[in-house]
Amino acid sequence: VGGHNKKDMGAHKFWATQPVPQLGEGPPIDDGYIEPSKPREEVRQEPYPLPKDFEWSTLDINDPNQNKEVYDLLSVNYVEDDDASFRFQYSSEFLQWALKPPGYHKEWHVGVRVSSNKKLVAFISGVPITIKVRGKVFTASEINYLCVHKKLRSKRLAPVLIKEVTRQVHLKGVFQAIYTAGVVIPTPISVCRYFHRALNVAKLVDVGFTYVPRNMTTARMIRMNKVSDTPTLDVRPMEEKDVAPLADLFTRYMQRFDMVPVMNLEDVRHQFLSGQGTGRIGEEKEGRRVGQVTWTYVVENPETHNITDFFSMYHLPSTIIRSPKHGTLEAGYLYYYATDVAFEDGADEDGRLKARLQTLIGDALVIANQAKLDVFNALTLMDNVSILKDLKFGAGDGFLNFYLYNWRTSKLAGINDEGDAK
Ligand code: NHW
Repeated sequence: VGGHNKKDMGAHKFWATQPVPQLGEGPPIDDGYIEPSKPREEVRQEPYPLPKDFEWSTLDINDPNQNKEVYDLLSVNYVEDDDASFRFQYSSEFLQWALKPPGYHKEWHVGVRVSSNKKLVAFISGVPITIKVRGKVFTASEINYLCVHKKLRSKRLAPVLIKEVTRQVHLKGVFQAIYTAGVVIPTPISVCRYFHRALNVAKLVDVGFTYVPRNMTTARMIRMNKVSDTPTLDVRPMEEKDVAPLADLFTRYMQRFDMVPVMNLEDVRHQFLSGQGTGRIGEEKEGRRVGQVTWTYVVENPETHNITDFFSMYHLPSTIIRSPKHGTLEAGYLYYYATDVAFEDGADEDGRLKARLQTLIGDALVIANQAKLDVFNALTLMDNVSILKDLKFGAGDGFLNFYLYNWRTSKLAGINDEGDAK
C-alpha cells in the first residue's frame, strides 16, 4: 500500500507557494531553513477561511467518540493502493498511540466538519518530534493522516488543511516539519520501496496480494515461506526496566544514519513500550493482546544485564476492498531495531553485522507469525536492504517519499540505490 503517483510533472499551484525546495532545484550549499522563524505575534492569528458550510474543529483524541470519528473517516477515505484493492485501516488504539506522543498538542489535531450536521469530513495531524538531519538537530512536527472525504476531493481543500496545521504548528514556535507520502510533490529528500514477507501465503494468494508464479505451486510457496516456531535469539518482550538501556542502544545505533529521530527516555517509553495493549503478556487472543499496536523485543546479556539488541514492529491492518471472504489483511511493519554488534571492530565489513541483523529480524518474523499476521512489511531504509532478500522479502510496487518542510538538505544517499533495483 502507498501509491506511486506518476503525475509529478505539471505545475504545483499550491506547493510552488510553500517553503520547500522546488522540483529541479540544484542541491543546496548548506543545510538549513528556507524561511526564518517568526515571533508568535507575527503568526497569523485567525484560522484560514473554509468554503461555506464547513467549520474547523480541534479533535480530542482522548474522547472515545472523537477518536471513533477520526477512525471512521480514515477507514473509508484514507490511503489505498494503486488499484484500489487495499486501504489502510488504522485502529483507534493505533491513533491513540500515534497522535499522543509526549508533549503532543491537541491543537495540531485539525478537523473539518459540515456546519449543519457536524459530520467530520477532513483531517490532518501533527505531533512533535526532534530530528537530526546530517548532524543538525531541530524540533519539527510530523504531519500525517491528511484525509479528505471521497465526496469532497479535488476542491483544493487539502491546501487549506495544510496551511491551517502549519499555522497551528507556528503558534507553538515550531517552523519545520517532516512527512511521507506515496505521491511525488516538491521535493522528496529520499524515496524508499516497500518490501513484503509473506507469512500466511494461502490467504495472501486468495485475496490477490500475492500471485503464484507459473513455475510454482501454492503448496511449494507455503513450504518456502515457513518460519520457525521459536526465535533463534533469547528474546523477551521489552519491560519498563529496559527503557534506559534501550534508549542508549537506540541512540548509538542511529548514528549510522543521516536522518533519525532523537528520543529521550519518555519518547522511548512511548514509542516502544506504550503500545503493547492491555492484559498480561501470555494472555493473547489470536496471538495478539487486546489493543496491541506495537511489539518490542529485547536481547539481554545474562551477565551484564545490558540490552544488546532489540527490534520493534507495529500492526496496521488494511481493508481488503473487494473480498467477500476476508475482511482485513493483517500486516506487521518493521519499525526500529539496533544491535551492539554494530560497534564491534570490523563487524560491518566482514559481514558479522549483517548476519546478526538477519537473525534478529528473522526473530521478528517469528513473533509476527505468532501474532497471526498475514504479511510483514519493511522499507528500504536503515540496514534493511542488506537482509531483505535473504529473509525472503519480495519487492512491492509501493514507494514512500520522504519530505522536509522549510529545511534544505541534499538527497539522502543510499536508501534509494538498491530499493529501485528488483
Ligand atoms: S500521505 C497520505 C495522504 N492521504 C491520502 O492519500 C488519503 C486519500 N486521499 C485524500 O484524502 C501521509 C486526498 O486525496 C488528499 C488530497 C487529502 C491527500 N501530501 O484538495 P486537493 C500524510 O498525511 C496536494 C501533500 O484538490 P484532494 C502526509 C496536491 O499536490 N500534498 O486534492 C501529508 C495539490 O497541490 P499542487 C498533497 O485529492 C503531508 C493539492 O494537494 C498530497 O482532494 C501534507 C490538491 O488539493 C499529499 N499526500 O486532497 C503536507 N496529496 O501544488 C504537510 C495531494 O500539486 C506540510 N496534495 O497543486 C507541512 C505542514 C506543517 C508545517 C509546519 C512548520
